[in-house]
Amino acid sequence: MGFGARRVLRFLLLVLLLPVPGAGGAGAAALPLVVNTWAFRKATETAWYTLQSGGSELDAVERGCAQCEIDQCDGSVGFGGSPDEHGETTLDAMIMDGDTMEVGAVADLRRIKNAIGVARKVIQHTKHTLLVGESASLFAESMGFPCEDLTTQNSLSIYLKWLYQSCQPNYWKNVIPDASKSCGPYKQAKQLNSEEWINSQKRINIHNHDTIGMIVIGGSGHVAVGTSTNGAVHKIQGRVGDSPIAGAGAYADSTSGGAAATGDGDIMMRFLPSYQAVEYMRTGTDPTTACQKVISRIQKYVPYFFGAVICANTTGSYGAACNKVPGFTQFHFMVYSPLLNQPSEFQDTV
Ligand code: SD4
Repeated sequence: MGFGARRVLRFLLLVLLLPVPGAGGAGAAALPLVVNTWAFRKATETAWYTLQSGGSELDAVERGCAQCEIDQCDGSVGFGGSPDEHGETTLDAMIMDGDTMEVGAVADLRRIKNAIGVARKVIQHTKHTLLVGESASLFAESMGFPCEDLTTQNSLSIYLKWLYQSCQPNYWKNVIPDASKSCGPYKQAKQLNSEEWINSQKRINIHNHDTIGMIVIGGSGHVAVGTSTNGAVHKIQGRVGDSPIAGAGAYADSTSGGAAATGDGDIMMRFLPSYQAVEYMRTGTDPTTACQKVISRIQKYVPYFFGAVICANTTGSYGAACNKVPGFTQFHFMVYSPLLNQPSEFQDTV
């Protein structure tokens, strides 16, 4: 076979192997690989170029997620989004190294914009895993991060509108006054009446948040993952979601793969879906099926939860799955690999 024919053959092979962006949930395997939740294209691009310019997998995760913090992706990442019950934006973030199994995380971080940057400093400059609240902010300041107000016109108007609507919706249950009708302060009620119980089962606005979760796998199979979010809108002060919890929001193990979750963290963190997906992949389950299995497990207990998971293994295969509920029937995620010449948007298949 001549050189020309071989080139044509190679081209045809590549075309056959290429996933069709937007159409399928699983793509052909190649490394290095960047996969992230939602259509956060600039984050994917930033992570990819960090790798291409010689940065490590952790650098790529950090800069990719930080890009979303700067861009305030969907209002759900970074400053000025998801005001809590007192109108304040607080941030959760995590980064994990699948070679060393080190994790750095911050939760309920206040007045610091670059949450994933602070999470990385937890790995680099402490022997801890997770720092929270005001103390995490003090740590961040000691590491040189500027202290800034995270409130914006937008977060303020979300908050004021919520106050005006008698603090509806909110996350309280079994309290007086009736939280489904009025604002607090609340005290615990002696008994839960059946109407209140039904109301307490309804989760806030099914699709109110879009965390960035990112998996980066280097050419040699080094897996790193990260998350960054401003959590759940109107959350009770002190609430921490799944994103900064290893195994819940994300998990990395270079002997298997990486996974990251997005959605209703209050529900999802009870199931450690990212850890479980990585364990499924360790036993040879393909990434799409691993994602589907962890979603189905949660769904058995909470049929209408809002959530999705992305998964990738160390050969560079990837996939995703979400819980299909009215108003959320397709989950979009981004991929960049040598087989794609740009950050490409995919959607889960099943
Ligand atoms: C949380 N899981 O704090 C995050 C929010 C999220 O898509 O992922 N939204 O519950």
